[in-house]
Amino acid sequence: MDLFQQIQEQLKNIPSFENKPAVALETTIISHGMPYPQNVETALAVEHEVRLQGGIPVTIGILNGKIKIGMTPDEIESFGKNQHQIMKVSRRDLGYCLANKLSGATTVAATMILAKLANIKIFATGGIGGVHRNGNKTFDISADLDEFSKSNVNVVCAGPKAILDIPLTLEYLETKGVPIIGYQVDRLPLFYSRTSKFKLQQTCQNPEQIANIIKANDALKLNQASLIVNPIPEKYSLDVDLMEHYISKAIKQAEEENILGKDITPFLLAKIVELTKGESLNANIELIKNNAKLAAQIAVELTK
Ligand code: PSU
Ligand code: MN
Repeated sequence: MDLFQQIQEQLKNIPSFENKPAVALETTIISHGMPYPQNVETALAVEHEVRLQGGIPVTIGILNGKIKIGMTPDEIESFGKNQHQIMKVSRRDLGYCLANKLSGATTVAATMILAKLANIKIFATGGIGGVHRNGNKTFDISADLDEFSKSNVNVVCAGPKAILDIPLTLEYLETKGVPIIGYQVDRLPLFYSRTSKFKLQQTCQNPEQIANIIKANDALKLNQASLIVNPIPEKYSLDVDLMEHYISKAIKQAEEENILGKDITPFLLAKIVELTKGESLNANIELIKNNAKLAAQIAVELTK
């Protein structure tokens, strides 16, 4: 069997979660978003949150060239522990990772592509990628943003990551026709912080209303994702201005060290953990658990 046939064989064996309350979970956050052992603890806690709501957690990644739709706790542990040997895989990296039989942690974009193959409709993450600051000069725009208009897998997040250029990210999403639905808020949550000055156009009060928007978009065959923005719980929310201070510091350091491309986001997240003495890591852990809970509630609604 040549590689083309091998991959086709893999695809045939992917389970279908059609009409099941499955929640896709990504692995970049494990291998490139948090330090060990908190990354593994969080990934397992997030799966637990999904189960508590009656959902089915499906952690997605690539293990030695094999697409894994539903990783075992041991596999999650190995992705967290050996994080430096695991490739960060976005849309453009999928073919390379499979062809070279590498292990890859999938980003939001790549996880959406694989989740779609398993007919999963909902995906929980921390914060999405977006247009980086200075993006008008560097052209650094996360592939996550384009994926929302390509793959019909709805993403629950705590907003775009605060390290980004928020107005440019919002404009980009608007151009691509991606709905941003605030969960019980009318201002954009900013990842580490519960609120911001950016007003949202769409707000929902409960998971059922969100499921209805998804159903309406599906009925129209828009074939694209909605972005559900769920604010970090009040008690873990960090001060926007204080975070801005740390973010600027981290970005300055990234410039000095000439960090580019896919290394920027992991570098900034790690630097901010250091600067906040772990406070941002704690916030990141709590917000993703909170997102998993809402994603599972929406997934359950969608099966009704
Ligand atoms: N959410 C987090 N931490 C992360 C990510 C999301 O709380 O590390 C990851 C996601 O996989 C997302 C990626 O797709 O960061 C964005 O990377 P980039 O900016 O290089 O596209
Ligand atoms: Mn980038």
